[in-house]
Amino acid sequence: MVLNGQLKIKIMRNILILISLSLLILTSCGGGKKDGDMKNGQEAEIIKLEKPQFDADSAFYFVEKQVEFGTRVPGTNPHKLCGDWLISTMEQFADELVVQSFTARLYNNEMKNGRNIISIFNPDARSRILLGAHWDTRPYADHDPNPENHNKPIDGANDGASGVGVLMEVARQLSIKQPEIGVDIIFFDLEDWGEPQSTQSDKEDTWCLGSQHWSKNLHKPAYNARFGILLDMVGAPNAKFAKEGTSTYYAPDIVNKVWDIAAQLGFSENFISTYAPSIVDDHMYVNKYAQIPMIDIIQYEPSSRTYFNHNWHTMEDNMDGIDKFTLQKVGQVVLAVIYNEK
Ligand code: AHN
Ligand code: ZN
Repeated sequence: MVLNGQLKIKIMRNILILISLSLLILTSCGGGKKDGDMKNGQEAEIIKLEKPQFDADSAFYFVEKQVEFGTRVPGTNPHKLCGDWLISTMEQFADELVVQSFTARLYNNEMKNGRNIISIFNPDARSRILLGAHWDTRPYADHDPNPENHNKPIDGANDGASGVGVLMEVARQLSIKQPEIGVDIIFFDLEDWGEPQSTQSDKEDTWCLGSQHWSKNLHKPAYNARFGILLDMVGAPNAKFAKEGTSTYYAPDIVNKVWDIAAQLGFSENFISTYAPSIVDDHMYVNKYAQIPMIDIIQYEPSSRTYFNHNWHTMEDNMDGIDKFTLQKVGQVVLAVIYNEK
């Protein structure tokens, strides 16, 4: 078919009108959605969230390695050797490492030496995120069903080593892909030598001696962080993490930020939207004394009398209770939070 010049121009013009009309419709739809997102700048960011690299085999190895030192009771040789290994390993991942040595009084008035191990990434960044876990283990399995075990130390594979193991793998990933924000990872010592129920003196503040010391003696003058995340008992198979009371009291926005990111990654079966009772843990003192809003990702087990894992402070808290999938999910959530923070 032969078309004259004018007709050609007319057809071209109609095609152009059609194209620009459909572009207009498309952009106005997109614009509407954008408006919704703009109300919440954070939401718009999270939509682009990718699953960050986190190697659960590596995290599992870091947990196992700690347990292999033996029970990490402050003042014992395994505790010292494990601490030395944590320092030499984290030195390889971090830009800077500070060991904060301190002495603290136990509930029975005994004095104990401890070390808070602080790994620093992007030391010059003004905006920072604080991550924490405790690396000591409880000297008493005082919740063991067998009373003969009540004075024996625990492996603390979940209670202690799991949080540290996840954060070691987080550190390794940060050394591979540098975040925009600064990150400080603190391994608190002497968290778990709190007064046993049996002595019944109801002394206050007998737990979390390392975090109490750090919160009142920051490792750098005027240290501050935007927010903090504590990991405690993050290794059990099918663990549920609820919005814990101390966290929602001091840092409700951070709880929601972290749980939203967990949901974006598809982990809402673990990061449940239930509210759980308040816990005394390292994050409480960081909130109270250092005034940094810090939350606790800690297993919530409603079928247990203590609301903790059934193995809590028993001889059963060993490597058999560590699950790679749980380590994986917690690690990915922490990394996603870090890389999503500008
Ligand atoms: C109390 O039992 C008061 N706090 C528990 C904190 C803890 C111990 N986390 C691990 N072990
Ligand atoms: Zn404990």
